[in-house]
Formats: sequence, C-alpha cells, structure tokens
Amino acid sequence: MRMTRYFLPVLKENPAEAQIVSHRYMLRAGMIKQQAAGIYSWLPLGYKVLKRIEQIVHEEQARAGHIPLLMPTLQPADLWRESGRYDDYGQEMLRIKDRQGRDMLYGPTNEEMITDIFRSHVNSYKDLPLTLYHIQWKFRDEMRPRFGVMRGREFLMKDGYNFDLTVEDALHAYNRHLVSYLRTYERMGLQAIPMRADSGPIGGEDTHEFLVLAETGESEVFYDSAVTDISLGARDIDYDDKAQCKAVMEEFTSLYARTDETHDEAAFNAIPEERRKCARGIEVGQIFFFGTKYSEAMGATVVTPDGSKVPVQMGSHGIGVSRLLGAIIEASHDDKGIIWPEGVTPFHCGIVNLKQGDDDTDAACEGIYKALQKAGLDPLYDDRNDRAGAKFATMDLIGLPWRITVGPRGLKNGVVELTSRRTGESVEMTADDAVARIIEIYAGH
Ligand code: P5A
Repeated sequence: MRMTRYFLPVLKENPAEAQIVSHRYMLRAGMIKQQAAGIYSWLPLGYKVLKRIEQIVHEEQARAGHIPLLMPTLQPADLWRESGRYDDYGQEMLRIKDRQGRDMLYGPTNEEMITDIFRSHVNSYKDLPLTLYHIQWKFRDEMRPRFGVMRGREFLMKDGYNFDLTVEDALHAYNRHLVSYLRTYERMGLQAIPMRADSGPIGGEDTHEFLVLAETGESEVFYDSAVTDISLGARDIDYDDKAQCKAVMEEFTSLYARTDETHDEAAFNAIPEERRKCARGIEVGQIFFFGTKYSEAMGATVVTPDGSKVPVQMGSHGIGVSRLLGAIIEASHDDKGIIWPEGVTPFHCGIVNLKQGDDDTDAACEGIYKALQKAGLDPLYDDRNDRAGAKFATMDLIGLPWRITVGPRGLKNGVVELTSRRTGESVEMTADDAVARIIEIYAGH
C-alpha cells in the first residue's frame, strides 16, 4: 500500500478521552473511531489488525479440529426463555422489538442458539464429539464502557461450543481448548495465564480465564510468579490425545493463579513469599464446562450406544478478539507508539522515502516495494512529500516492526537502512539484502 493512496487519519494530539495507552494509540494511529459509547468504527489500519487476529484464531481452531460456522447477531427472545436466561441476564442484554412486536435481542453470547442448531440436526452419539465456533459481533450494554475496545458494548468475540457424550470427553474438550488458546495467544506475542475464575451468567463449575498481566487491566489477580516461566513454545501437540492435553492443562493450572472472585488467602499464603504476586490483568478469554445446563433445559439429547437418550455434555469457550488489540498494545509499546509483534502487524514493513521526487530514491523505493509484494508480503510505502521527521513519527506511532529507510546519501554508497521498531537498532545493507532479511523474518509467521 502506498501512503498517498491509503486512509490513515493519524492524530497529532493526545485525545482527552483516552485514559490508557492502548486507547490513546488506537485513536492517534487512526485505527478506530468512536460512534457512540463503547461502539466503534474500525478504520482501515485497525480493521487490518483485527483481521490478522481473526486469521490466527481461525488457524488455531482448525488445528484443534473445531468447525467454523456463522450465527446471526440478532436472536429471538424465545430461545432465551427456554434456558431461563431471558429474565436472568438483566440490563446488559440489549432487547429489541421487531415490527411484528416480537421480542428480539442483540446476542451477548450464543449458548442457546447453538444448542438449538444442535438439537435440530444431531441425535446420535455417532455424530460426537463436535465443536462448532464462530467469530461474530456481540453486544453487552455494559454499565461503564471504557478504555476503547477493551470494554466495548459492541465487541468481536470468538465463541465456541463443544458437544460430547460423556463428562470425560467434555473435559477433554475443555483441556483441548485450554491448550489451543495458549498457542493462539503465544502466536500474537502474548503471555496469557489461565486463572481459576468465576463462571458468572454462563454457568458451570469449571472455568478458567486467560489473563495478560498489565497495570491497566481491569481484573485483580493473585498468582505464583513461577507460572510466568511456563510457555507452550514449539511443542507439537496432538489435540486428540487426551492424556497429552490433560498434562499440558495440569502443567499450566496447578500453580496458584486466580482472579479476585475465587482468590483463597490461605492457599495463596502457602506459596513462598517471594513468589506471591498480586497484580492486574486483562481478560482475553474464558473457557467453561457446564455439562447439561443448556441441553437439559432445551432438550438437546443424543441416543447412546445402549439405545438410551441423554442430554449432551457441553462447554463454551470465548476469546475477546477486539479486546486483544488493546491487550497487545498494552503489552507492547513505547513512548513513541505501538510496537506490533510480527504475528499481527497490519503491514509487514514500512518503506520511508527520504527524498520524494529524487529519481534514484524513488526508483529504489519502488524496487523494494515491488520485491516485497512479489514475495507475498504487505509493505506500507510512505511516498508522501513530507519531512523525514514526520514520516518517522508516523511509522513509530503505527508500530510496524520493521522499516527500510531509503535516501540519496545511502544510495550513493549502495545501501539502505533496516531498522527494528522494537530495539531501534539500524543496520545498513543493500536493498536486496534488506528485502531478503524481511522475507526471512516473516518466513516463520
Ligand atoms: C464463552 C463463549 C462467554 O461469553 N460464551 C461463549 C462464553 N464468555 S465471556 O467470558 O463472557 O466472554 C468471552 C471473552 O469476551 C471478551 N469480552 C469483551 N471484550 C470487549 N468488551 C467487552 N465488553 C467484553 N466482554 C467480554 C473477554 O475477552 C472475554 O474473556
């Protein structure tokens, strides 16, 4: 993309309404525009990152064997009357009447609807196990929408639902989701710690939230610092292997890590004092096992091998897709702007032309731009007729992890400059080498 043709409405001033750094940078980098409290338009740069995050989520869901579908945002109230949640959900639910006077709602989650799909089409154990998911907009009329996309009213969620014959199989689905979520977050450059939590309006006994530690996080968390030393890394996981998924789940959840809702002072105090941590975190996901809560109420049954009929065992699993943009920025920025991890960056590399209109410099930039595109990468070429300082400031603000700077002085010596946004380190090399280096960096992403 050429900057002169793009739509990147960056702001010079800090917007007064933004209290935390991710919100500030998302507004300043022209990623989002607020349309009403907690409701945003996703401008091109923000939309691009949102799509990259969605893509990672889809890839990791596919790896775990989960199947995508798409349910609507608007739901009939009658489904929620069946589960009893229409009355229970309270003011967070946005209730709407259609022209026939029928009660509708903008879905805050989809347990009822997916259970309805299941009961309409599945009735034998032979069709299990089954995990369906979608990435769809949700609406929760939050009392205090704030911090930009962190606590929106309209927000994008990946929500998945498993259907199993036995409790043991459903617990495997729980463990499988836990492992697959760990991998999803790690690919985005995040450490998200599973913590025992409260199940709230979704229900069930077993539930873990995934928390990214950040001072600006809304949740208070208590944990054993040893938990921050564990990562999934490049382990090869067989998602069908129950014992393997259980072992990973146990490895990540046996050390003390809880949100304030389930905090147990006595258990916490049993941890050696120097490892006892009390901090704040951003909840980027949550997994639940609730057994037959919805299937029993809504008559979603399956015939077992011995011919009897039982309600199907279920759980649900959510990732805060739009919230993740905020979480990633909170975890990765400096005083000049965002620093995108390679896995989610909106453009792979920025190209800065220091002397627009100079034939040699223009030609060198064009050459780099086309070579990167030919390699399947997505560069952003700042071809504006602007001062170098202004171009650098924009690149730093929008946070592309790599920048190639091209100017007449370097070209005289046959070199351009390759700069890492994270370290600020610059290295001179030929344009061909810079392109090759960028291609090599992204080969693993
Ligand atoms: C699991 C999937 C559920 O709704 N039902 C379907 C279950 N879980 S949850 O924890 O309530 O939500 C899942 C994730 O969505 C994100 N989230 C939000 N993001 C932005 N703004 C909000 N107001 C908001 N509310 C929830 C969180 O990341 C949460 O973990």
